[in-house]
Amino acid sequence: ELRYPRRLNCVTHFLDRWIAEGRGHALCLIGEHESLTYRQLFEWVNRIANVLVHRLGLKPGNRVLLRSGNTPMMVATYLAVIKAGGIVVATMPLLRAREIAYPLNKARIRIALCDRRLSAEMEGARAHAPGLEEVVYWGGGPGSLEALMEAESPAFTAADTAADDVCLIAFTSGTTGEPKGAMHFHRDMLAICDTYARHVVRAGPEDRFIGSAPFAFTFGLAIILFPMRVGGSAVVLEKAGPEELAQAIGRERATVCFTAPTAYRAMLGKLAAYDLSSLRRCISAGESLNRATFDNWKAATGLTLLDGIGGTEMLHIYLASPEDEVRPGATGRPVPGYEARVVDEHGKEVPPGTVGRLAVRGPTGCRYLGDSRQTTYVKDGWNYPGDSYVMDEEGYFWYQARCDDMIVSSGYNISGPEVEAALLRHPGVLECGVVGAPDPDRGIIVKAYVVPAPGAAADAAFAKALQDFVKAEIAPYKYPRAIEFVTSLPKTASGKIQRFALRRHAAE
Ligand code: 3SK
Repeated sequence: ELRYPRRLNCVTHFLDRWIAEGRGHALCLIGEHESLTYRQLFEWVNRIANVLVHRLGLKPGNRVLLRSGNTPMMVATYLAVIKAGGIVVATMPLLRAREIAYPLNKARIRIALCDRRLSAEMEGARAHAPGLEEVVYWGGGPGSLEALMEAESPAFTAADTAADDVCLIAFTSGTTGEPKGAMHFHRDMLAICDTYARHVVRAGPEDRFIGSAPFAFTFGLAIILFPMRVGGSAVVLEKAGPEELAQAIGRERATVCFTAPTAYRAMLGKLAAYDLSSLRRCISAGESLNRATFDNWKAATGLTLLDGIGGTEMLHIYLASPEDEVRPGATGRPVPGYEARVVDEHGKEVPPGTVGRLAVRGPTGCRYLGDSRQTTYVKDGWNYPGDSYVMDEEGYFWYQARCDDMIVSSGYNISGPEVEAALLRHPGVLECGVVGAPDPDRGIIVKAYVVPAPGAAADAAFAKALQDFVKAEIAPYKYPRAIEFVTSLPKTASGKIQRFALRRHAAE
């Protein structure tokens, strides 16, 4: 069990402790334009905390909006807000003015710190957020954060916060409605390091972390908090597409990589051009990892991709397995410190081998900021992330689909993404989306929307061929009884298929 002092400011455990232990000279952050030792970061953080308290009037519990890509200054402002007793509300760099205004108003934010390169949307957001009083930009010039820092002391005593004080409000992406603000405590920031990172990643001070997730997405916290918990270092990349990531791994000799399966797939195609020999741990999360990516990565690099599932509400990863316990194709087992089970629609645990809803609990969990959707996510002390899973006899959890993407047809639970994966193995299918569609005889049937590959005929004969193909690939009862050919699929800005739009279309 994790035990933390009742009074706790988590930044002292990530930063101040290394100074006190005489390790301030160790490299902490490797940025694209500057690198910082622990002592240098400590002094940046202290100066910014002084600016927040003395120049901007921050009081303990005040929320501060941060807007930046992944840079050393983003890390410094993040830690400074928390060290000063404030609450970080970090936003994705690509958000537009109205999207920035939502957390500003919802979290009643008075102060914002922002990279000057993102000033246009920040200024636009001001018009929609009357409570926002102070916006300080960094990026140089008079009145900039750097100028204010110059005038402040490099010493600052951490605010005397409680372990259960909120230090972060992470807003969800809002793909299923208005974004929700998930609140996390000081102790949660340590807990993700002392559970998942300690037992699964197993990193030490010699490790150098790298990754592509923005720090505003809690997945990205792994890149900075995990190494800082053990005195290691982090490569901080502002632009971290697969090419930049692979290049930086080689240049900086990174040892631990956190990114999504799509990035591993993209890097696979370019391995000859890059030196990834420094890597010893590769973590895959953010979307489900398919078996082919796992196998191909292993064959090409000799490294095991460590799959995992986490969430903004839970702060980080709660199902995963360490390298020596990985079961290819399974997400993993509950991270030590967490419990997980698969339940039916009444919340009753189902036997191994049965599809149901994942329920999880542990040291971190969902606490939404003023949102009635809290009672949908948390019931009887269990969190319901919205994924359907099967647990096997050995306690490994096998991902099926998002609960919304599970199709219950003729008494069978059928995973839409599994049928999609089968269809995509046919060379005549370019893209597809599979959902449940109402049917007068059968209640719900499996329906596939298919974008044919160039040269494939969108006709009844091809539809029949696809149905037969799926029956031969996976259990025949999963085959799509209806197939509609389309020229494109509805997608989110980040390229994910909007199955809810297909479901709506299928119900019309
Ligand atoms: O699995 C995810 O998408 C996730 C979300 C937040 C934090 C960590 C992870 C892996």
